[in-house]
Amino acid sequence: MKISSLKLHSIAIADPPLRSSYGLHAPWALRTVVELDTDDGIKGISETYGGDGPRAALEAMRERVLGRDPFQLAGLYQDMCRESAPNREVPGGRTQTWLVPGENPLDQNNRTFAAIEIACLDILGKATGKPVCDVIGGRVRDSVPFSAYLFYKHGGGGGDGQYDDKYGEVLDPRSAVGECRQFTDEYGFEEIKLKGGVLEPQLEIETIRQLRAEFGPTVPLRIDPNCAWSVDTSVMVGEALREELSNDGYLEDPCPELSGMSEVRKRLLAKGIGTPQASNVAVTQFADALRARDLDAVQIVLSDPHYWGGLRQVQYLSQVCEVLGMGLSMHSNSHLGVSLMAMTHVAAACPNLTFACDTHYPWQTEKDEIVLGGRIPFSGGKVKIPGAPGLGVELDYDQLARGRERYDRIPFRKRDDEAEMRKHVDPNWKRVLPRW
Ligand code: GKR
Ligand code: MG
Repeated sequence: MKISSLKLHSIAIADPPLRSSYGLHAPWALRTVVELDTDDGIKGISETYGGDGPRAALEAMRERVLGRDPFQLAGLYQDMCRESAPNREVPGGRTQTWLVPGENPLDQNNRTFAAIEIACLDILGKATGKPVCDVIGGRVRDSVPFSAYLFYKHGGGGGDGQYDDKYGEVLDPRSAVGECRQFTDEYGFEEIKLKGGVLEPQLEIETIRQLRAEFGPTVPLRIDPNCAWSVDTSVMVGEALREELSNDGYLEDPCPELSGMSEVRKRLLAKGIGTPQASNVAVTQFADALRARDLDAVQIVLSDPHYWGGLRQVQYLSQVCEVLGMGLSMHSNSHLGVSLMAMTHVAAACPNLTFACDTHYPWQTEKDEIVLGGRIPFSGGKVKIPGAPGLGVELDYDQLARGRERYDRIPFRKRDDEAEMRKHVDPNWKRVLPRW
């Protein structure tokens, strides 16, 4: 079997005005949909980062991909990622604090390979009549838990103004609890993640306390300010929330750098507070996991097939974390159903997935979904592995065409949360990490 064609579709999907320490989400999120065809008529699909950069990186690999056997993934990885140097140091350290997660230039080849690998695995599933999770070694769970991924936000549904805003403005603790209630009612999530680094730390502490009061002590809570806090502030928050984050919760990337997180850990432990720390900012490659373990900076690694280099690399990461005594969770960025299914398949095939995965899926809408049959259903906060072979979803070409038209109409080709913040909220806003 040989890969005979590679098609790329750049699309735009409505995204509400969500806030993080990086700034403000633009009205549209960008994605690239990849289609691979084989000479015996099987099609595989995947979804990855959008805009000009990721597309050009995929284009640049076209000749290495065409003519390959989709079963020979180790060789393809070697070929596409050989220039990546997983142990290379970069000035200022390896942390990608200054970047939006998923945009580290060091991970570019892994991101590009991931988009190809996932489409190849979809092909292998269809060729063998098996769901992808069973092609990559077999599932250890039939459905995968996701967390309610809460964001502070401005009013509005994003896009061209024609998209509903079910949640309204969420810029204080009370409305964040309301947003969470809507999420749990609609999706049944049983773990909660708050994207922090937006309001004064005291208000974010108060938000977590109100979430705890509303949802009770058995629902795990995590807060992720994306490095918005100094070491001192991280320790202060860790202390204030010792109770609320204690039951399978965690502090995610409270401050920049592994050295900072290591210091926070030391100081919290000295106070008898064992709240674990998770990261998708300071740990983005295997070598980082070792350093994180040696410094006791991170106890839970957030995987993400989109930038860790595909589903099999995430399985290796899962194994490495187990050996290092670390937990595993999953990071996300704005995405549609094809990505959700790739995340679900790999999470089903990682034995030591110790926390519900993140997903931005609730922030996107039916109107923009590109999979046939519409939105992927959640039940009890979980996504079930479908019976169909491969990823278990097919493209809706009319919807895909609409996504392409939207992309052609909009003026930007790269996510820039800082610029959006200056345009819509504060003309003088700058990303400052840590801010508090
Ligand atoms: O969507 O604004 C966002 C998030 O902040 C995202 O960019 C991060 O990658 O979800 C993320 C995280 O957990 O750090
Ligand atoms: Mg994070």
